Amino acid sequence: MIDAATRARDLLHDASAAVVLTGAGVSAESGVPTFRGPGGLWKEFRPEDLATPEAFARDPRLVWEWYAWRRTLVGACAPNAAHRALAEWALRSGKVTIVTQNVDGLHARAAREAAGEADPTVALPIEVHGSLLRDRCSGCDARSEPVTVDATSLATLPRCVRCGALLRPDVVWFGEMLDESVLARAGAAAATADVCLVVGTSALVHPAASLPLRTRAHGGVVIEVNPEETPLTRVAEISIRGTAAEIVPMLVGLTA
Ligand code: BJW
Ligand code: ZN
Repeated sequence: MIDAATRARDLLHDASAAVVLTGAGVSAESGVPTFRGPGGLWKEFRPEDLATPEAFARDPRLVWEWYAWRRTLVGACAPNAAHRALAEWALRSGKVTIVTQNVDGLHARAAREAAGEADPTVALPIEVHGSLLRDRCSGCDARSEPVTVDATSLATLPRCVRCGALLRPDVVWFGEMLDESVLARAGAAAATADVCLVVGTSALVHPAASLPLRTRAHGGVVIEVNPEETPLTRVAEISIRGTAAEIVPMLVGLTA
């Protein structure tokens, strides 16, 4: 009997195109809290108070306070063995598209670190929920480098240099549309991959959670890595119960 990890490794090795969908669990071992589950961010904070456009309209100071705290937290974290293994695999094979729901920038950091002097582009993730490390104007939509935020009062919040409206983090909140071209790129990668490797997502938030179904619909295979069952478990050919940093390097690290 070949075990699940060996079968998964062979499928990933033999694939001519692979897509990887990651969620908060891939960064858990870097010290970034997940959203749901024990120790998750939503245990302490209600999403509707913080991660919706209505919340920002109601109390932008509170929302910025939370995001400023998370920026500091993520700034103190580093990519783990799973981010590194995925980046190295993508650079080495040239056949991998990394799609992430995470806004923490750790896949991109791993890609740049793994590439060294070389071009990291093929290992850079498609960030479908945006980035914590970028600002966007709530008025004119212009994107900008993140500023240091003083969230002590409404008057100290950062404003757009062009139009004067409040800046906001460039992330996708509940009820907001994902960027059309970003979602189209992720969808195309999922629809043309032989294998979709899903790592560390509860698969509850759509449309990201539907991407592996695109791979399935085209006859591809779904492999899941997660310590817990998820709604994707029943569509996955192979489900491996374990953490990202212990399992992912084993699946992609030793293959050419
Ligand atoms: C480990 C581990 C370890 C732990 N190793 N694993 C279709 C059906 C139903 C609803 C909808 C639908 N289509 C759209 C909706 C509405 C909504 C939605 O999905 N709601 C559901 C919750 C019911 N979607 C939206 O609103 C989206 N917009 C949209 O569809 O626009 C069109 C539209 C417009 C208007 C009206 C309606 C539709 C936008 C969703 C944006 C999500 N934004 C957030 C916040 C981003 C900014 C920020 O970070 O602050 O994105 S919410 C949050 O959830 C964040 C995450 O990216 C996302 C997913 O969470 P993730 O990554 O799965 O994390 P967790 O914590 O849930 O799971 C962690 C997993 O890791 C667990 O499984 C653990 O077991 C595991 N784990 N340690 C490996 N070491
Ligand atoms: Zn503006």
